[in-house]
Order: sequence, then C-alpha cells, then structure tokens
Amino acid sequence: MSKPILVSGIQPSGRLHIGNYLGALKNFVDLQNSGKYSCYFFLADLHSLTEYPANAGEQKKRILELTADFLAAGLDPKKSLIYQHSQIPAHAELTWILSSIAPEGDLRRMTQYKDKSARGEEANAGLLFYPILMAADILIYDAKFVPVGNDQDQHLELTRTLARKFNSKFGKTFVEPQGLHTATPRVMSLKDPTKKMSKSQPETCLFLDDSPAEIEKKIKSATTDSGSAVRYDQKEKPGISNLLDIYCGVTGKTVPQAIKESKGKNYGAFKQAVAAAVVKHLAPFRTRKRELMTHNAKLKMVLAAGSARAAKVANVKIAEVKRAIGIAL
Ligand code: AQP
Repeated sequence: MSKPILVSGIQPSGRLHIGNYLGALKNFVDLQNSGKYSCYFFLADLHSLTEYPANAGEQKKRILELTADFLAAGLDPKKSLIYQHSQIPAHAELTWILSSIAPEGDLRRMTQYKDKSARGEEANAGLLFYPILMAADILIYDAKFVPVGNDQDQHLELTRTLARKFNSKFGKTFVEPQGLHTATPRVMSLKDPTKKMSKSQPETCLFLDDSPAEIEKKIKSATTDSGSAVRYDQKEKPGISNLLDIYCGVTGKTVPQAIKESKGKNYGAFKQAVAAAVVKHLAPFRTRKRELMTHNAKLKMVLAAGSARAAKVANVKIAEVKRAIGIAL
C-alpha cells in the first residue's frame, strides 16, 4: 500500500528562528526519517512575496539560504521531495480555481491577515489570498497530513472547508488534510512572551544561525516574570514557560524532567542551562549550513530536480481538477 502523503512549506522570508524549527522544520526531519510518509517539503516563495524584500538579489539569497536550512537540518532529497512552489504553475492555477468558492468574509477573518494588516501599512491583496494559495499547495498533492505550527490552524481549517465544498459541488476530487503539531506548536517572542516569535519581528527571535554568544546574550535578556522558581505556567509565567518549552524542544526532555533538574536554580542559572542546550543542539546545524552555503550550484540543483518531480504530480492533479469543473474540453 502506498504511504500517506505529507506536505508542508516554509517561506523564504528571512532567517529561520527557533519557532520555525521546533514548530515545523525539526519535525519535518523526524517525519521524513520515520519512513511512514511520502514527504513533500517546499519553499513557499510565492507566499513570501506578500512582503517583497529590498531587491531580486536578496530574494534569491533567501531562497538559497532556506534550501541550505532544509538540508542542514536533515532533510534529504533522496527521501523527500524538496521544491520551490513558484516553479510549479499548477499551484497558482489551483489558487485561482479555489478562489471562486472561497468566501471573502472568511479570508478577512483570518487572524494572520488581521494582525499583519493592523501593523500600519495598507494590507496587500496577496495577504488576503494567502490562505487560498496555502490550500492549493496542500490539495494539489492529495496530502493527508500537514505538519505546521498552530498559527496555521485557521488556514488549515479553511483548506478543509474548500476541499469539502469543491468535492460536494464537483465530485470527490480532494483529500481533506489533517494538521500535525509538535510538542512545541507555538514558540513565543523572547521580548514579549504573550506574542508568537515571528520572522517579521527579528528583535523577538532566536535565529538558528545566531552565534553561541548571540544565543547566550538573547536568552540571558529574555523577558521573564516576577518570582524566582522555575515553574510551568503559561498564564502566570509565560516567559519561563517559553524557555522551558525551548529547553525541552532541543533536549527531548519532558517539562517535569526539566523542572526537576532546575530545582534550586534561580532564573539566571536556568537561562544559562537553556542557552547551553540550544548552543549544543544547533552546533552541527550551523556547521553544515556554513558548508552548504559555499555550494550554491548544488542547492540550485536540489531545487530544480525536486521542482521537476513535484510538477509531474501537480500537473496530473490540475488536469483532474480542470476536468471536474468542465474547462478541459
Ligand atoms: N513562533 C512559532 N512557533 C512555532 N511554529 C512556528 N512557525 C512560525 N512561527 C512559529 C511555523 O513555522 C512554519 C513556517 O512558517 P512560515 O515561514 O511559513 O511563516 P510564518 O508562520 O508566517 O513564520 P513567521 O516566523 O511568523 O514569519 P512572519 O513574521 O513572516 O509571519 C509554519 O509551519 C509555522 O506554523
């Protein structure tokens, strides 16, 4: 029997932080290595266009850098399809087809759209359409599972709604996907632990390729709460709880184990232990990434080969969709 298909992507919209890693990328590697799934992991470069970087050179650099992140973390093109979704026109075609069954009101209610459009500048239409493109990214491969952080739950729910709506209107065409969360589905900002750590707010982030000194400095100055006991309480102690989540995410320990270890430690000593664990966990990643970044041609080849393979699968599905709606004569 064929393995269930699993799809997820990350935007090349800046350096990856520990939230992207513990909520998504680390899990991608574990899921790939479990051997239980047929894995598709993509660079969501069309999504990242909702916030254009300074110039085309910067865009290219971000794409190559994210490819290096994928490989340095342990994704393997021999085991997973790794591709750039802009190179597969069927994603954009399906986005348009799905847009005509997507209620505009639902899109305007998406938290990410509301948050980003509230940040001042006028929101672009791409931000509004983002969840439809995400639905197309998933549905085009018949994905059963989608490993994501919990900030994407609302978008995934819309994907399921669109699949159901399409199927009931045009006949069974799409699989309704399910989300997969890690034990750390939402890493919080180091500056304000009531908000999500977010690439677009770099001052809140612990980046995967920060130097050990930067990691130590950032964790040392992370906002914590009054009191001194290391305890897990997201409401009363969001800062310490966030550091506990990060610690457990990189060590594989459980929260009770981490609390037991920290008994008698003050916040300063606990933060030192968290920083040491993060530095140790990320050291091999940093070394591999540095090495990969000296081989741009190899990174481009991985993407081109993966995109060509993914396009074959997507082209079959878009043809099926066109037949279902009656535009393939
Ligand atoms: N703070 C987080 N905790 C856990 N998971 C997270 N993810 C993002 N932030 C956290 C998950 O990382 C994957 C890739 O995210 P993305 O790059 O596609 O976009 P994003 O969610 O928009 O990431 P950012 O960092 O928050 O960027 P901006 O600032 O541009 O919005 C997804 O699976 C996401 O859930």
